[in-house]
Amino acid sequence: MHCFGVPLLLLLPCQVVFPCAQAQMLTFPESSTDLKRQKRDQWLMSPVSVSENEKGPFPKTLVQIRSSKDKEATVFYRITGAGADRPPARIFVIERETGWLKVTRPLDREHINKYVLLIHAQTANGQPLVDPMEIIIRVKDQNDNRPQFTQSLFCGSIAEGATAGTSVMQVSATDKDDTVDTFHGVITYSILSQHPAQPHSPMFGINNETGVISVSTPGLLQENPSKYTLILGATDMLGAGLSTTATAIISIRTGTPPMEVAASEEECFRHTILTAHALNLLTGLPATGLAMRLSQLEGLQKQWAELMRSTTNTDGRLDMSSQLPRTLKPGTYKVHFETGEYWQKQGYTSFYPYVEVVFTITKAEQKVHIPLLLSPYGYSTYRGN
Ligand SMILES: *[C@@H]1O[C@H](CO)[C@@H](O)[C@H](O)[C@H]1NC(C)=O
Ligand SMILES: [Ca+2]
Ligand SMILES: [Ca+2]
Repeated sequence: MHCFGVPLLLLLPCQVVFPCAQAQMLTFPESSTDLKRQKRDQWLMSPVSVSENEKGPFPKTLVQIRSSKDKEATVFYRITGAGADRPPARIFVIERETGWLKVTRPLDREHINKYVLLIHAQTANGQPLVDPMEIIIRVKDQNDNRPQFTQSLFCGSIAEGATAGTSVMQVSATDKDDTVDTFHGVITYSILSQHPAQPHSPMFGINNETGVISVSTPGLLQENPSKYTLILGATDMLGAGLSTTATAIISIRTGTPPMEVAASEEECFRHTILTAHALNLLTGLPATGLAMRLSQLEGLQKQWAELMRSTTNTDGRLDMSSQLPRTLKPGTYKVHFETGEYWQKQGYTSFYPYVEVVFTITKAEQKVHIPLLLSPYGYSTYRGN
């Protein structure tokens, strides 16, 4: 009944509005009376929502917007705003004559979670028939991101004899999904295993919300192991969703702390993450299938000793850590990229038969990234992150 005497009508298929009873009409009232103003507010509180990662075919119909002026004249519809006529342009389009609003591709809530568009109803020659109407399109979250620990290895230490409840360290993980309306991005921490299991297991507990690890059982005595390795879990959906793991090494400080702490740092250092990424500047695309080898400067003679060989994947990336010997000591390293061969395969002659990036690893670094920007006539690299 509230559909009469108003200049714009919205016909909404069931799946895009709430409350969801059956296909319904929401009014877009004139702004001239208080009563109608109120209705306009009602409309503004019921935004259209579209789930992210929707499967095609596209364009996909969302809602039909109609003006009651269409009884008096032919009405043409137009949408403006970021997502329509401004970047990222043409994510939403409207059928000029019918008023059907459509989405043209899958959305990513983690990129843009809301679009605010203006809908215009106008005559054939562009004269506005009514005030433009604001429409808010919310992107509904899906749990499409796994939690990620901020580090793959966490190192901590605690004095022997520490009492139950003493906190050791805090670990943390992030999840890009929504934490406000859903549990898709809400992380629950856990300890999955403890090594060694002596003298008790578990010796440590983790606060499932904050990630603070603390001593749960007293008994960190001198004759006990000097170091514990914990496998940690971070899981979304209150512990029932996607999960990921990381390692924590906790060393027990005895009367001679320097040695024990040093041993722990050495252990932590073994997990240095070493990655590379190559970009083809001619195409702006990842350089795929670029052969490389990693060497380390060794010994008194200062000779290069090869540690591994591989090629970049389809993203132009390479994770060298997975293929490396356990210990990656501080020192001088070299990545040799077979750029000449790469360009030859692409049908170019390169001025540089190969490119070598020499870098140092110091004790403090846990992540080392080597980016390489390539063209047949030049290259550059920088300290990545
Ligand atoms: C987190 O820990 C609290 C206190 O021990 C417990 O009540 C709660 O059920 C735990 N939450 C999950 C998701 O495991
Ligand atoms: Ca998501
Ligand atoms: Ca998630």
